[in-house]
Amino acid sequence: MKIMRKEGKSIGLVPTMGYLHEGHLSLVRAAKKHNDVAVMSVFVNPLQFGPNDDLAKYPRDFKRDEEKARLAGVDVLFYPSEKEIYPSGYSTYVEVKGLGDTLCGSSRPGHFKGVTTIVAKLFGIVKPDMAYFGQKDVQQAAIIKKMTEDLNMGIEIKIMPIVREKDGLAMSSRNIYLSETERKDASILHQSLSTAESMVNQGEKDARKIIKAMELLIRQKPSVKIDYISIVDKRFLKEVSSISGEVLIALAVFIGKTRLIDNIAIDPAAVKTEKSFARKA
Ligand code: PAJ
Repeated sequence: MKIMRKEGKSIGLVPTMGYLHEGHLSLVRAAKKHNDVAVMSVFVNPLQFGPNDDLAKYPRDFKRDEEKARLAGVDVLFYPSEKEIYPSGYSTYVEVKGLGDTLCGSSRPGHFKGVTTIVAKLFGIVKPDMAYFGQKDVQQAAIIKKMTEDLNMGIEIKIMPIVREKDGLAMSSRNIYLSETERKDASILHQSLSTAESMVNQGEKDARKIIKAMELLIRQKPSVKIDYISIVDKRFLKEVSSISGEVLIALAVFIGKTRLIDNIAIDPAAVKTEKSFARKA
């Protein structure tokens, strides 16, 4: 990597925990497009898993990942061991205050501290020009962006759209945990977000009403238990009661033991503009 940097080649980094799917590969394609070299890291980071999380059973298949990464055009695959990343006596942690207080931060204490610590380390090891993250983990992406700015890391953070299955379910390494029925039920997540989006497009501003409608829909699937449904402003990720500016509608659910998240970004101003265009036409 040092040689590549010396040669003046730009480096795009895609951090992952492996068990690659099209969501991960879309990040690789973007990294390839914008940079001379695409680096992918695969590391299941124990620091971001809580005691009741799925660290032990998190899907791992390096051979499969290596093949997928190669086909997608990854130039360097970084696959460190836990000992290399956290040798005994390891004692430095990175934490972004504020942005992690809501959404997944409330239900997974310590999770984002684990994420920022590993990402800061990966940035230090790879020294990329740009790094790629998915909108699917929208709070994670916002926190990493803030860390990069606050610590003057000089790395451009790119946030890429959510890649979905045909029925709208956001791709996730955890989707393989789902049984056949659970997998079918999981499409309700995207359906509920689409319902919320249409309500906003039709002028609904009351966050509580939107959340209620989403809850009613999701409760039709008894296998799906809501962890949270929340409407937050896009910048500070603080809950809003009335929708005026750009918001994120985000949710987390348990389907059986599997925790899934999804979200949608909505800008009511953009909707209004489209409507006024329609009226003029
Ligand atoms: P992981 O869940 O493997 O995801 C790696 C990257 O892929 C993240 O930026 C995530 O947002 C993105 N991603 C996952 N599913 C996606 C989808 N359906 N569409 C688009 N992008 C998607 O997120 C992590 O790993 C870890 O927390 C990590 C950042 C690697 C730190 O350990």
